[in-house]
Amino acid sequence: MGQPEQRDEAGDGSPPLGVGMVGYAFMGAAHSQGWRTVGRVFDLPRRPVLAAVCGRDGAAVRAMADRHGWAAAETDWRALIERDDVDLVDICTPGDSHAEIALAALAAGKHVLCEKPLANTVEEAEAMAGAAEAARARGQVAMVGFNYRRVPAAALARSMVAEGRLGELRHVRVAYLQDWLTDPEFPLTWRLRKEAAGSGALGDLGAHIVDLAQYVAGERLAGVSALTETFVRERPLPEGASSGLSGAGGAGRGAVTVDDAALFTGRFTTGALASFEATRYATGRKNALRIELNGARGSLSFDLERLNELWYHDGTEPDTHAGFRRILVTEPDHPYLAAWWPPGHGLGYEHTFVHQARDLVHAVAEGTQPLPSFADGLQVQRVLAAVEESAAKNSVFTSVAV
Ligand code: SOE
Repeated sequence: MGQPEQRDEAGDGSPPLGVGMVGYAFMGAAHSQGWRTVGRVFDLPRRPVLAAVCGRDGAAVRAMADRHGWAAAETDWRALIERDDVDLVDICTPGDSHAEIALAALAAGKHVLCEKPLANTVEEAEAMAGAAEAARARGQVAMVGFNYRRVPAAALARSMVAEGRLGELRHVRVAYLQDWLTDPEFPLTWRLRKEAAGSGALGDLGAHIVDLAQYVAGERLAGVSALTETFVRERPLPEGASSGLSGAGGAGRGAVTVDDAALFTGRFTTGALASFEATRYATGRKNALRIELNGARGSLSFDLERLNELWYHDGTEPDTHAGFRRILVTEPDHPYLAAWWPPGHGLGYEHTFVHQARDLVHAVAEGTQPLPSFADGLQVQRVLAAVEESAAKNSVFTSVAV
């Protein structure tokens, strides 16, 4: 199957790129913002069109479509994939359906964006990466939604590391801290069931920090030693409508089958040492993704809760006035920022989805491989599997499969 024909309905020389999105909860809303805004902010070679959104509850998905500007609503994802006005399928469902939808979309000749983590198992991720590679030869592209790569400060950090401003890396210290599970009466939503989510804090938050650490460091993990824990092993079954992150508990109770927290150390292929912490029990921490890198010549530090700032210590400066200084990442020369507001008028969480859409549209139009690729998503999945294997063996150092 070839790449879908490019229509130029607007007649303005920038053919539309029909987007069909499966899933319409938190991530669906975030991606909608990205697709809706991107063409208004960035000059694009193709113009994203919000063609159709899909979900099982017809009334709810119709309401979501109206709110976010999707032209049509579907209740069957196979019908969405078959639509002629859908060129790209954006998967925002829980992990248990990523593989099936992505494989079908690639087979139907569509481009694919898939939320993280790529899949629930290494086997699924392998099949997806294989299918994406085969589709690449047919002119299709596939990308994983590790959106934090698109925080301008994170992209700047990566380029500063690549330029050698930190020298040889010694330490990469990463944590992703949330607290939405501290209440033991929080209901047993899909995010707490292994068959739906694959894993808990590990796949949800750990996947982000593994990807971000490797992206910024420009290196991959060779192996890990891990501990995981499930602090609250039984929770009330959800009653009524519940998203993964909210809802009320009813009378019955069920077993939590995923980790609540994962803690692991790792060794990069270059020899740098890393530590990772992913938890939903860091009371008072809402979305604190922190990364610090220490190299022979300097250090960088970033916190998602202050995402317009990157802290840099230049270790080559005299001790008398060296020290961490704040780079306010709002200059037009900073990644993505020329298209936005004047210096000092910062960006937020939702802009990462706009940037993600921008990069993907360029890759589709230019026929280049968007990053992170499905192969990158598979590699993260292998790190997660190594973490689980190590934790099951009481932290025995476990190599990441290549
Ligand atoms: C919940 O932990 C969550 O929504 C994650 O699923 C997202 O990937 C993260 O960006 C924010 O927190």
